[in-house]
Amino acid sequence: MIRRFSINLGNYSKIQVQTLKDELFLVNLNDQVVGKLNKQKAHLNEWIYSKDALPHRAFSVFIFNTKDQLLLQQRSATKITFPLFWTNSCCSHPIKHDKSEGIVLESYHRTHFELGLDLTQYGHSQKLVQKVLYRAKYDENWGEYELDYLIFVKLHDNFTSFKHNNDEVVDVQWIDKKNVHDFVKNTDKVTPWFKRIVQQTEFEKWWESYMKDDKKSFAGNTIIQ
Ligand code: DMA
Ligand code: MN
Repeated sequence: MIRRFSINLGNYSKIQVQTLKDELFLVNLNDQVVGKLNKQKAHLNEWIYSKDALPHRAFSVFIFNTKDQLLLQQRSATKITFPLFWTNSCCSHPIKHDKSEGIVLESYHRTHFELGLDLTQYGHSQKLVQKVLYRAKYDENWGEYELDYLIFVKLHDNFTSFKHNNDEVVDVQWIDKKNVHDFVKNTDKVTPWFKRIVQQTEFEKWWESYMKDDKKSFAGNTIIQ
């Protein structure tokens, strides 16, 4: 039997639907690339919860300012998965590069696209901190199954302001470390990956060590299953 993994896309934003043709990197549970898969199929529960399912590569950028605050974004209402959910500074998938340096480059490009913030100019001491594996449903059709590279980056103090892209982001806010747990617990819509990172990893410790430039405290390539 041929499985079609089809869905009616007529009600979604054209801009977002266009991106569903992107070819993402499919990986095994050791983060080795085993092929490519289009963004649409990669995010359908029919695939994600099938017996042959494998995760795709993703990145999550965490931007910190000189006041030791983390930048959060609220996803636009037109995102196909998790619209209007609050999440970390910027998330997407590498398309061109499968090595970590290239993935960081793509994450900078995406941050510029979503937030209007140029990390090649204002960012420094960027670090691939960990990789997190997770699977989650959004609704009956859509979900996520990702191996997510967590990239931390600091802003220089010459950074002033930025203007986000309304197709991607409706709102932003800066949050202090002491408030991040309560935020995730008490906010109605928070993405499952950001929730998992805050509640089920040593995120606050990583944040603290990263801001102190404590390089030894990072496992770097560890995959958190
Ligand atoms: C996907 O983010 C990446 C993670 C870590 C969930 P996304 O849905 O914002 O992707 P895109 O912005 O490319 O649509
Ligand atoms: Mn994804």
